Amino acid sequence: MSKSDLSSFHEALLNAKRILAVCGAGLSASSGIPTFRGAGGMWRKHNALELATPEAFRKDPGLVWQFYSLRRHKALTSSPNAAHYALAELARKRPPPEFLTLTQNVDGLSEAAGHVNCPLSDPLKSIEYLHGSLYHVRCARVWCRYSRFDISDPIVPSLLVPSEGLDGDEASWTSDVELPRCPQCKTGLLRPGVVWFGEELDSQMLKRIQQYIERDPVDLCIVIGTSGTVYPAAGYANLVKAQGGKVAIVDIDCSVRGNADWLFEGDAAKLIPEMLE
Ligand code: BJW
Repeated sequence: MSKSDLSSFHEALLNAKRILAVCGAGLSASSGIPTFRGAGGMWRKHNALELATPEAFRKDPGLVWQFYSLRRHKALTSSPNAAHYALAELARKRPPPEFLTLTQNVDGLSEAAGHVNCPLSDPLKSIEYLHGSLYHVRCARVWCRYSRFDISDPIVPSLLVPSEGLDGDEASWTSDVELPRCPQCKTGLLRPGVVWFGEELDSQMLKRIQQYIERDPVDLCIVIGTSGTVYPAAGYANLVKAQGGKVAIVDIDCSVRGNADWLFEGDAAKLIPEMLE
């Protein structure tokens, strides 16, 4: 069997009683959302990964909000692609606990494709958002528990994305006076409800995922469009493998991959619908 043999993958999918998908930025690349590493990972002169940190927000909340304002604008004006829809369809055909998706993406495109959790099956989830959401904003002061769902674009007038985009000269947005403020404590700034480096992922969610993987073996793990460099997301395929499950990797660049059972190289938006049909 070759590592890109679609028919053996289809057979494994058909026979799998529990399936896990682990998704990253490559899933949304065809929707026009830039990835973090590689060519898409620079925004102006800044490395996107250096802005996705609590330190960057403390140092220059204006710059970080400007970056996230652009990301929110891009995501809100983008559409899900065929891979988001195919995963949503599989979630409908194989309800929890048969199929669980872990997404690192914060763009909301899976939800827009109809890949949502059924309120009736709680606590059994169909999709878990490892790194939060661009639209759940919360107070940056840890003692203030204020949060809200907010899809306004811009979130405040001073964060309006100029029609020519934000790739030009550094704007003078380094002061925090016009940034979104917490209406509850009235002193803190609001921040995007995403998980930055060094921050804890939601502990209840981590417990649910651990239980999902450990309670009954996962037969098949599909890793889609992620560089596999950020933990804990990067560790789940190995956990599945260690328990005897099979792993398929779908990525535009499969050159540096470990011991996956299948490697499907190409655009996820093209490959995932073929794989899940
Ligand atoms: C295509 C394509 C197409 C392109 N089709 N494919 C264990 C060991 C070592 C370190 C740690 C560890 N556990 C925790 C850590 C520390 C840290 C970590 O992992 N560091 C590593 C760098 C080593 N982890 C954390 O800090 C996490 N917190 C945590 O675990 O807390 C406890 C703890 C803390 C500290 C120490 C120990 C324990 C939190 C991680 C939060 C990550 N946050 C970000 C930002 C989110 C908000 C935002 O979006 O702005 O999440 S960083 C960024 O990376 C973002 C992404 O979700 C994440 C992963 O990136 P992803 O999705 O893989 O994107 P890319 O760009 O890297 O890859 C894209 C892929 O797609 C590529 O392969 C392309 O080829 C491909 N592609 N087009 C198919 N069309």
